[in-house]
Amino acid sequence: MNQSITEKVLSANSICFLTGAGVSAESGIPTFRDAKTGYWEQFNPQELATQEAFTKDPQLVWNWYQWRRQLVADAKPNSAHKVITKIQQQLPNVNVITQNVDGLHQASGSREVIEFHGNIRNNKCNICKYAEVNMDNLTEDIPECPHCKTLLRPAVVWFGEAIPARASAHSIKAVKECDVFFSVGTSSQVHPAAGLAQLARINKAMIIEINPNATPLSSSADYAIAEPAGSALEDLAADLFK
Ligand code: BV8
Ligand code: ZN
Repeated sequence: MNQSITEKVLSANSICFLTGAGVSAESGIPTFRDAKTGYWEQFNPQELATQEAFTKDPQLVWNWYQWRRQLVADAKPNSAHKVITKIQQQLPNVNVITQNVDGLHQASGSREVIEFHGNIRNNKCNICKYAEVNMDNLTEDIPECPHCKTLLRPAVVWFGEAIPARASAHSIKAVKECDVFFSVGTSSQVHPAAGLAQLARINKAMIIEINPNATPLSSSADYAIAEPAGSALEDLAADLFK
């Protein structure tokens, strides 16, 4: 890994990771844009991941989430998750913000993970505060809220929905105080998540992108490492903890 990155990371007072679907790709979960394999190839995730789609055809949207939940249930954290956990354990003030809804950062031992777009493992009610874990119900039956008798929906942030207030506030605080901002495995196209890198830049953080493909962030990042997350982060860990 580039020496200036290693030195900057070791001397940082605060480090922030923003991760996207590319970090879970190596655990066998297709990225958000690729989550169209097989039957789901005919649908656009950006249209399915909306309240409108769920209202229009709850069973279709529910089945898509149940298919993705099965992938999540079978998935294990990969080396990218594990290195981020090790960095959080070994270095001071390391915050992990994820756009992923699969819970794999927590499964690998990362703490206080900020779930910017919620979590696919749970359901919630649109009307009251009721929420429940869904992972042991991968059937086509859509559960109802026990209080409101309306259909429950996956506890994720859909397009057109606001980021949960706590996740948003904690993310902005973490980004504002960090000296190093890693953007790992995200296409940097969905806002407001994609805006976090610009906020880090305004606060003079070193911006390091890890993504085999170029994104809208690549040209303005201090370092754009065009490698898969697993191997790039393993290289970084080898230099940090040698
Ligand atoms: C909001 C949870 C306002 C759900 C997700 C018109 C109408 C309404 C809104 C908008 C609009 N136009 C624009 C908007 C804003 C919209 C937006 O940004 N749209 C985009 C498409 C232009 N944003 C929103 O709607 C947000 N809300 O604006 O609300 C508001 C405000 C106040 C009050 C009310 C409303 C909400 C956005 C959240 C949507 N939910 N996920 C679910 O999962 O089902 S987004 C979802 O897609 C992901 O969470 C992620 O954030 C996003 C992109 O996915 P990525 O993680 O980046 O994955 P992607 O597949 O794109 O890329 C993977 C990358 O990995 C690639 O670059 C690839 O090269 C790389 N990769 C692959 N392998 C590897 C790798 N990298 C490293 N290693 C590897 N091995
Ligand atoms: Zn309810």
